[in-house]
Amino acid sequence: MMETVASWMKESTSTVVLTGAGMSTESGIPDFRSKSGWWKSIDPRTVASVESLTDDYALFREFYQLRIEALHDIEPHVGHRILARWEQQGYVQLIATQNVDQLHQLAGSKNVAELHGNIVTIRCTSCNKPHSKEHFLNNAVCTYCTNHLRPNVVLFGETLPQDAWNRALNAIQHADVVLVIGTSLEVYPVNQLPMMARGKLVYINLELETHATGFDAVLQGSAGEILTQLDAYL
Ligand code: BV8
Repeated sequence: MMETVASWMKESTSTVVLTGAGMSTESGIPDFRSKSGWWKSIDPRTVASVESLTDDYALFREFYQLRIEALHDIEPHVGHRILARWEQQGYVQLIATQNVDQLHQLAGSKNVAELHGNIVTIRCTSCNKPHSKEHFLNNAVCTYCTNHLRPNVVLFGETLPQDAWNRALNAIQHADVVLVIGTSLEVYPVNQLPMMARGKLVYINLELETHATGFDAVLQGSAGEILTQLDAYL
């Protein structure tokens, strides 16, 4: 099956990659729904929803401070670097990611659509003015209107960035191959994207998730390993 997927990629004029938190676990960042995932210890509605911003800003801020500080010594892994090289070699046209850690960009990928935003850039919750990460980590308030600061992440209950969504949807609808890597496909509306694919749909994941149906190929294993093996056939 590995060789077949590689042949689809070689014949493809447009290949799109959709990634989730499973793409970052080999870099040391916990995912959300695996046994060691974030949501096993914290209820996302209390820290990652639009309500948590107003209901308990201190808890919200603490959760994101933790997540941002955890990124300090995190590096992209071999899988991120292979995807970046495939973009340079013309095998990949776009990476649409649910991840908020910017590891794809750090590995050198240029064409990345951040469907759930990121936690490394900060804005004011009221006037939207940009602020530094340090400002947020020091629990400072907006320098313009003194309201709370927040990361540019898409919280539960918030709409996705229109531009990123449109780029990802359009690319997936026209792609010859879509590689879906490291996601449980639990979160709406990103979990609707694979079924919009017209081309060959490939699922690369550690666990076979119930939502992962209708794929032309399923490669079970870790992202780093599977991408390394695929790369050997290109
Ligand atoms: C919206 C920010 C509308 C936080 C995130 C009831 C039913 C259905 C839907 C809903 C519902 N109630 C509410 C909703 C909508 C809601 C939703 O989908 N909820 C779900 C959870 C029930 N969605 C929303 O609110 C979205 N907005 O719908 O807006 C709207 C319309 C008009 C006006 C206003 C609003 C917003 C969704 C975005 C939420 N933000 N992140 C943060 O990250 O800090 S979601 C969060 O989940 C992360 O972004 C994460 O990326 C995303 C998806 O998770 P995955 O990436 O898939 O990660 P997960 O752990 O689940 O899976 C990892 C997989 O990788 C596993 O299968 C594992 O086996 C595998 N893996 C692990 N390691 C490896 C690996 N695979 C390979 N190699 C490895 N090494």
